[in-house]
Amino acid sequence: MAPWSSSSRGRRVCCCVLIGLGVLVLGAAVTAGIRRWLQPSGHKQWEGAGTTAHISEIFLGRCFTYTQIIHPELRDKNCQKIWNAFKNSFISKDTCNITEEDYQPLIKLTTQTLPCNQTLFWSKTNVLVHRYTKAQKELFTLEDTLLGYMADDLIWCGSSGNSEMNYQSCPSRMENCSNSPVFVFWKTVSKKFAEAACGVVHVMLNGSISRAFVRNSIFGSIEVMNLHQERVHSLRAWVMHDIGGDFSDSCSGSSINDLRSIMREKNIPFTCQDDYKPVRYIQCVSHPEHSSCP
Ligand code: N1C
Repeated sequence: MAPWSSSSRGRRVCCCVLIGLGVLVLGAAVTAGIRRWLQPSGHKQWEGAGTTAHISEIFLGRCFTYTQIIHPELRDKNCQKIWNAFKNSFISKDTCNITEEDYQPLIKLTTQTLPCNQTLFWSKTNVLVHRYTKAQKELFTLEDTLLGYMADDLIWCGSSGNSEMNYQSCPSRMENCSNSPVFVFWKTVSKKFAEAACGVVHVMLNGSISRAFVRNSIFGSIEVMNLHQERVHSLRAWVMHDIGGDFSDSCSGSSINDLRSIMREKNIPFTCQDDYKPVRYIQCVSHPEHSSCP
């Protein structure tokens, strides 16, 4: 056999081996990419925690507790129907494109009359505000309404073309997915809650962080903007400071001035009080020895 033909066969074998290797490497890379993108369940992989385990049992249990025990006047609400409407608002839908409209059937099924002078908003005071509303029943937050009560602290999401919830992961707030089911839910129900507010309304803010009021919070961007001047007589803010914590902002700080000027523009009288006593007493329960406690 001519020497050139043996060397060309060698080259051909070499080429085939290289191409084969290339195909293998490419195949492995594509498979790994798809695996990273899709979870075994067929959902996309997000950075945040997945749908709360046993969400249907928790949601339904809370619905029955609220409508049968806490507010028996709502005993005719159909919890199974409410759960189905909740699920249908995000199941099989693009998880970054959920809209206010998606939640309208759920909102219709959960309408509730909210008495005037009893609305309490909050921002960055989630734990304290609910310790307070548990201790006195005059004021209530969104979590004290049926919708807020059922959804409080839950996580949920799905994917388009998939009829299951994604229990592995859901979009976190850091990801480029601001119209996620959880975020759109809170924006939608907070808007409704603010639109319904009437008489004297309250807000509990946190004076131990750098700015007690920020315009891009749900309180600052949704609730304040949806207060109706003809229904709301005044807004009373309480700026609370953690016991032993920083006194970094207060009623005389610039962030509260910002809120004051928004309320002036809306023509709604505004007052502000640092460390409102009844809430201070709640804080004192865990710090009875502190000098600021009675
Ligand atoms: O962005 P925020 O506070 O100012 O939102 C709080 C404000 C309250 O007055 C509530 O009426 O908006 C309403 N609200 C809730 O009730 C609620 N429960 C749980 C808004 N968000 C709520 N969450 C979750 O906390 C939700 O995931 C949302 O993104 C955070 C906002 O809390 P925040 O920044 O302290």
